Amino acid sequence: MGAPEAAGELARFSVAVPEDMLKEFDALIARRGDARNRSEAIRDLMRAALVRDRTRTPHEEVIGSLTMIYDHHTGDLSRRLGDIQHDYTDEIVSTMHVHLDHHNCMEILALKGAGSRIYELADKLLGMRGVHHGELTCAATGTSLDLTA
Ligand code: NI
Repeated sequence: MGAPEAAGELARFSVAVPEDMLKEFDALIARRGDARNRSEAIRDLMRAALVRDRTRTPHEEVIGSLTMIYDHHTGDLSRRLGDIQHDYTDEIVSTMHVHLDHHNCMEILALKGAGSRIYELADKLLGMRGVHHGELTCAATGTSLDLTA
């Protein structure tokens, strides 16, 4: 038997963010008006990310969509995003590219395949510098999606 789990010590770290983003974030916290502070709000975001990560099912077949928004002027980002996708042709069912404005592109990928491959692809794409916004929405194709039932 291991020792009882100790209450987590608080760790401090500093984060660099654009000033505008911080102002907006503080305004968002203030709007919620429940005496929460920045640290608490960031802890909430971290918890949500960790919970989402735990719902991954790498050993099952999954379907999902991945949305990302990026500035295509960022280095050779467009080419690198394309290169990665060409390694996952079995999993990428379809893609849609929307030129949002002079800088920004939105790309939506429909995905289907082994969870491990889908998550690997999403991590690679969403982890690239210059991808401003990205989200993978995914579900295991279990009995709940068995349309023949
Ligand atoms: Ni574009």
